[in-house]
Amino acid sequence: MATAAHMLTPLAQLSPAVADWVASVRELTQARAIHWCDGSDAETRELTTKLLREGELKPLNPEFFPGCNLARSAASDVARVEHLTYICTRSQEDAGPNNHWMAPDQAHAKMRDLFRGCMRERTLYVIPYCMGPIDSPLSRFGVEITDSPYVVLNMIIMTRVGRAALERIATDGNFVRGLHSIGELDPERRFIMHFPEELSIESFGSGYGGNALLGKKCHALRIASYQARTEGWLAEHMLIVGLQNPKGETHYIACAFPSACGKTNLAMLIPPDSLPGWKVFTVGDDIAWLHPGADGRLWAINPEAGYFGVVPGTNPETNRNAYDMIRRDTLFTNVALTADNQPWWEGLSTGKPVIDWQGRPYDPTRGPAAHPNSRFTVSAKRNPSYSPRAEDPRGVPISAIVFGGRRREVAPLVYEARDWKHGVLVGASVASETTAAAVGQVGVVRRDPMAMQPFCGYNFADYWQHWFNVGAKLARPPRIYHVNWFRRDAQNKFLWPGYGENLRVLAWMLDRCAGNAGATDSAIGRLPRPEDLNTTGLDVSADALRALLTVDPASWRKEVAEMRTYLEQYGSRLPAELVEELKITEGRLA
Ligand code: GTP
Ligand code: SPV
Ligand code: MN
Repeated sequence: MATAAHMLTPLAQLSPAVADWVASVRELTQARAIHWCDGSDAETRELTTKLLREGELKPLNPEFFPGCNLARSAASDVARVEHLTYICTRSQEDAGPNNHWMAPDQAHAKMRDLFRGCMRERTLYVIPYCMGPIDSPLSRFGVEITDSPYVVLNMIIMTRVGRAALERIATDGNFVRGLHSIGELDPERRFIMHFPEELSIESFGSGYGGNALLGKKCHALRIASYQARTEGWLAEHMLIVGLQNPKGETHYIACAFPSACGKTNLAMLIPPDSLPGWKVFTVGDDIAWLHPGADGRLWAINPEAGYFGVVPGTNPETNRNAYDMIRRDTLFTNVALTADNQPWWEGLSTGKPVIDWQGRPYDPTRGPAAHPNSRFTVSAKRNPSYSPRAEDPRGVPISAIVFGGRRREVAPLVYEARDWKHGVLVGASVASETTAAAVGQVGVVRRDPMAMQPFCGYNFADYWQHWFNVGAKLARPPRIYHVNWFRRDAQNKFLWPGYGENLRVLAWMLDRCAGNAGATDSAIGRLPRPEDLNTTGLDVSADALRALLTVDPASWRKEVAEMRTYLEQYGSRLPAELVEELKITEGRLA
């Protein structure tokens, strides 16, 4: 029967460049079969059925969680591995002190040894994908080759997979090559290598999120940040959200917080009842590509199409949108189970876990029931606050950029940079307590400039210079802020209620942008006085609010001294403008 489908060029024949690369990878890996992914619902159904049959996925209670499944990763493969992640530029200086580096030849040789014959018993999946709206000039393309059907299912949700992407690759000729194998999931044989000069990625030995879904951190941040520098734009670890005020005006902001520090939650914030008339629209929850526009403003697209979000802490009180969103057609990774086979995680006030994230009977002495970095993968279109502007090929104009960190002390609730240049220092000053999103100790403060420490594909010194250069091109630059939702009191309790209440801080920023809100100057920037924030219906004591809005000179002198020590490791490559801004702040604190 001659249907339309038969008339289409087979995927394998659309791009000779992709086909040649696939053939060479097959030769190296000895893959048993090749599957070209079209990203269709039928493909998702077939792969899901196969994984359910093989026991790699567990179906969840269909009455309460229709279309949802659970994946359990290897117990030693639950987070990003920054210590095994490398930037392989020809010159080590180009990778900078912020990255682990390996010479490209050495890295390729090491990876070739790992990949040789690794897919003998496996199918090789070819995933052509688009990062960004398919018809946007700001979008970029990639092809991931993987032997993990779990990765395929995730990539279909997280990116735009299929024929349209491959057609654009065939006409544009440009794509990022990402080669991935789960190998034996052996942490001793695991590497995530990036070759920004070759636009390629090689990842072996992990099936987890940022290590394996190569469109996300590997492509859309590490490779894209490098490309963005040569092309005059920015690839950032930022959510993008539209805020509509009671007058009906919508402004978009982009916020960079480190991993597991509140981006997804802020991106789908629900306004508190005491702030009537506000509406929130999510454009993106993790990554923003920012381009200077002809109008002198900064324009942003979200390169992703889904969310790979932190599950623990999600509940109807903290984030009703997220809670509702993940009740159907969601892939859960490493959550616990209740007796009636519903997913369970810490922070839920209902249900109780009987099976832990590793599939063992739950025993509280062995730690939390759900892994602290357990995740949901879900299409952005399932988000009740999804913004149709997420599909706009032009992106959205950005009114404010917000940096933030998780700091129990020192950093106030919010402060405003004096201008773009000062804002670059504010971004470079971000420090944050480590979280379960990466392997390693949790809760220790580390420097995380622009929330990009794990994700910048080149030398941070050059990156800050690039930020100054981009700012110089903007006739109407966004204002820049710093926030901290995570201050604690002497009893270790959060001083600020966070979540929906964060809108009060964002509303102050937008009023500042419009010239309608007051502030007081401090050594580190401008802060709202308590009366500058809308506190109607807010349950925070006057003392707590004062503590949240105070800059303690002694602790800030210490902070800025640490900042200087940190920056000095970048040596003579450090932009003079950044040193100048640092000196200004030091002078104001003296
Ligand atoms: P990645 O996906 O790793 O990049 O994380 P993210 O930045 O999107 O963080 P997410 O919104 O998933 O939040 C991480 C954790 O912080 C979750 O357990 C949230 O419940 C919690 N959290 C988010 N926002 C707030 C807040 O305003 N206050 C407090 N106290 N906790 C928050
Ligand atoms: C993060 O760690 O910042 C994440 C999850 O968003 S991952 O995909 O693993 O990078
Ligand atoms: Mn992230």
